[in-house]
Amino acid sequence: MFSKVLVANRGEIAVRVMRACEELGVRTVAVYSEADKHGGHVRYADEAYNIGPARAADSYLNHEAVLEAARKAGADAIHPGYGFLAENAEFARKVEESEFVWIGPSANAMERLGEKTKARALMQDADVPVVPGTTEPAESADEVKDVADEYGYPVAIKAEGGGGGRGLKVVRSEEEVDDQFETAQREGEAYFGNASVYVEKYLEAPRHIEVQILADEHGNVRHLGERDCSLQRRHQKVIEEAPSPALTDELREEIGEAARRGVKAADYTNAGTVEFLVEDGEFYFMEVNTRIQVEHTVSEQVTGLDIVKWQIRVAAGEALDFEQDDVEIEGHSIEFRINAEAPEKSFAPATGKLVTYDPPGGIGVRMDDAVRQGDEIGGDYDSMIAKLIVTGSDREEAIIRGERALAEFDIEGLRTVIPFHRLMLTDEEFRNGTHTTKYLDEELESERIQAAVERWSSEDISSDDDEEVTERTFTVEVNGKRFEVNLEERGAPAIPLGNASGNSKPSGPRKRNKSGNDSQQVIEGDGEQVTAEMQGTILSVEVEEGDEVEPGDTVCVLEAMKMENDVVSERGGTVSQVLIGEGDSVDMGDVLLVLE
Ligand code: MV4
Repeated sequence: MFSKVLVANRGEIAVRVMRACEELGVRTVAVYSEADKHGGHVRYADEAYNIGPARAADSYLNHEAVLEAARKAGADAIHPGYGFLAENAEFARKVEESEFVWIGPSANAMERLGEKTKARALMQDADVPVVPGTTEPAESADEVKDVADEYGYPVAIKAEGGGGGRGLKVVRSEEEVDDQFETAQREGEAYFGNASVYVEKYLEAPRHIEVQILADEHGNVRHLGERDCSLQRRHQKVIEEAPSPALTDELREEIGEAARRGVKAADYTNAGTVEFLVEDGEFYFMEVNTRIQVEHTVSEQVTGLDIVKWQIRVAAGEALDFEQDDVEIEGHSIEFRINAEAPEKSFAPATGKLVTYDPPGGIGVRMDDAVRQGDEIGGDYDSMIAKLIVTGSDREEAIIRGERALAEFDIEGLRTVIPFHRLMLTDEEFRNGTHTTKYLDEELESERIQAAVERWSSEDISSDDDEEVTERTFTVEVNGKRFEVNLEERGAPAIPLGNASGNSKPSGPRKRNKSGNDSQQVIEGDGEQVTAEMQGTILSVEVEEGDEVEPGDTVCVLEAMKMENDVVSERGGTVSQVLIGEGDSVDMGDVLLVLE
């Protein structure tokens, strides 16, 4: 076993990996950016190294800085977590060629599966069903038409370098093929530096089912059952669960074995996930994620296996000590991503101070997080601040436990998606387990989200002005019965803050502005120019010159940190200039369009 592991990541996943190290008796090394000097992963680690500025490209993505920290620390191995460098085959190769062990699949395996047509061909050869379509890049629009002639419209044109929600074009009729083919190539080039595209039959309302895999260096491959991640918003997973409520035991067995065959054929080692689309009782390979995933927790809960510990053990050369038949799925587990986002504002990222952070506990509740009360949540990285995982003997119990745990979860000072999760647990489609990947983007009415936020937000979310509101909660006893009384004071507080009845919740003064925190639309047009408030890539432009826009209209969609953010105009007017196009990179402060 290693004696020291460097975790090239931050936040909850860095802590998750360090916890596994701790149980294995391995010392831990954190790396951190300027923005994370007081981060939870830094607090947890045995030692920590500053690797640069807040911007991820200058710190967590800086190959040399990470390797240098590993050298200084005298680490034996590097665990990348998820995101950042986790699926970067070039970095994996650098680690393999260094004195450190890479805790993940080999760079070769990552490359074999990273290119989508290669992965499709490999899976097809291994007898894993793929979506009907091409296994070679399509060279012309005519090849798209050929696929459509064979399988019918709609068809999907996908970028070879794509993944997540990026680089997918749906073509519904022959007239659209030429245009969409060209757009797909152009976007592929702009986003991934690869204009190569391929074609698949498009499934209208599939479920997203993924199989957890563990493979050692001795040829053993096991699957740990599936997860259902169909509840997604703009390709961001929101709630994940295991097992899937949509599979029969027969399909479950087939899909698990298919995933095993596939990764075995790829000569894959370590942990991985094989993603499938499932529709009408058929399953189709989509892609392989060559990393530990955010939602690995639900598989751990229902199998009792520690996936991260096994990642470390197989990287150190150990063999998996259980057979496929030993893997039993017991009970049901659901993960809620606790994101700092305002659900009623298109899930715009929120920042602020965790004035209160009081997570739930008790039977069947697991919290994976790296924050604590008083932490400042900035906008430098993704918005997930914690994961709540609930487990019960069946789906029904897990749902009820989820309702209980979310109700216990007390966060103040920062907007989160907790009210949205509570809505989902009362939602008929979700409760029946009949939701597809289309559900959040195309079916759920936004009014229901608004109402859920009003009902369940711990903050006063009306934000028509910035009037200061001081809220105090007093505990009183009337005839021996305890009551809590909320007092709201508008304008300057008459009673000096900080001398009320102590700081313990629920009493104690809280000062905040009326909107609850300083969360805001990611982008807000200021005056006559709509500018970018963060660096990213333009995914789509929703307006043209001459269009009338109303305050609050979305003018374009900007992707930053893998999130799709609506760029909203603060004022109305006529669009006089559009300065950006699909695929453009923009910096913070860049003017996107001009209004008159
Ligand atoms: C598809 C599809 C339907 N048919 N491919 C979206 C992300 C990208 N990696 C693949 N995606 C899809 N590919 C075919 N042939 C539907 C989607 C899709 C989707 C997939 C999983 C989870 C959520 C989704 C939301 C929209 C579209």
